[in-house]
Amino acid sequence: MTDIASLQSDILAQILAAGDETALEAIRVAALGKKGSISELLKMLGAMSPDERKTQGPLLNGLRDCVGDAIAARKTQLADAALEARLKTETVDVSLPPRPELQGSVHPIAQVLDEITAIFADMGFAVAEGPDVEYDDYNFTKLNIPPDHPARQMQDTFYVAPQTDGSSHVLRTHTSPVQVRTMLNQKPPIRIISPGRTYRVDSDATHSPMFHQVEALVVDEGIHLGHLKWTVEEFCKAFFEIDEIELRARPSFFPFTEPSLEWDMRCDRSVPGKIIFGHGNDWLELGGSGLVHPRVLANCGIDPVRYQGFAFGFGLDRMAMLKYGIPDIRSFFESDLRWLRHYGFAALDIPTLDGGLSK
Ligand code: FA5
Repeated sequence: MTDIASLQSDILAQILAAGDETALEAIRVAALGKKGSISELLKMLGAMSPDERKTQGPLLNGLRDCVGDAIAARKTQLADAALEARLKTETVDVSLPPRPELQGSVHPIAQVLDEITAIFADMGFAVAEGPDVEYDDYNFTKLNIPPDHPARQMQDTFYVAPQTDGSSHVLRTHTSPVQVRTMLNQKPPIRIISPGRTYRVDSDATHSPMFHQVEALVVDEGIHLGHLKWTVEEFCKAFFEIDEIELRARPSFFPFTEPSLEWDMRCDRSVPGKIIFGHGNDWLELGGSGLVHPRVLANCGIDPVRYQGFAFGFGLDRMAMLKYGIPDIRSFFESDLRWLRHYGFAALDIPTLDGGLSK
């Protein structure tokens, strides 16, 4: 019978000397595999006399368990050592400069929209919204625009196929239908702005078939043109970040305001490609405005004797073009990444409006 003690110390010595998991596996197969030295000894137990088996059985089983435990322990040791070695060699050099990453930027229209919202939020205006596909009734009729008004002509308005319920829709031609939606759902005092997309059949360097407007509406008792003038003035000072501005009001006509005014702001365009606000001999058109027509108030269920209102609607794209020196409105919507990298804003830039509102 093989000397169990010397076989055990021989195998344990081999296990300790195994330098990697492959060597350790070879030792395991040679000892405990099907034809391994310990397995062969265990097979012999069957042929032994009962007395012999009584003494040899526990010894051989002990040998098998001791070798098995030693292999498992060495395996863990080797795995730990391998991990340790990897951690030492595979270090990350945190002092390396990062690879440049392509960063997205904020579109100038989105930037201007955020700026305008911030300014009006300071003045206590809420933001109201309406759909791009609007009822003909809200876009025109309730705003006192009769069916034969030129704004309804096919060459101005994108019409949408008639609906099954008989209602007719258009792509809204201005943000003014949000006035109607607001007044139908809310009673005075009302103080809202509504920036958004608008659509007209129009296309050249200063006209786009899809463009943006910002609408403002205030309805309360005793509202007059002075309130409108103050609001437009404060808004322009904050938006163009200048302290001194000069506004000019021109009489105009909109079916939904009476009286109606268009506002111009003094500017200097004597240097080619440049526009300076606040002084100079030129005027810059901002948009339309007026006191809400009593018929519009009545159409929306508001008593026109008790309440008055003012409203204005300015072209947001034009304002962005002027503030940030962008010459062609069509470039806003061409999705040219080089253009966006040039005119876009860093994503986390908070609008800096140094001109601010006068307190
Ligand atoms: C209106 O749309 C009125 N709803 C404004 C208004 C609101 C008046 C509230 C009174 C009370 P107008 O059609 O003038 O008005 O358009 C307003 C501004 O939208 C224009 O001054 C211009 O800046 C801009 N705009 C109009 N058409 C286009 C276009 N095709 N592309 C880009 N901007 C446009």
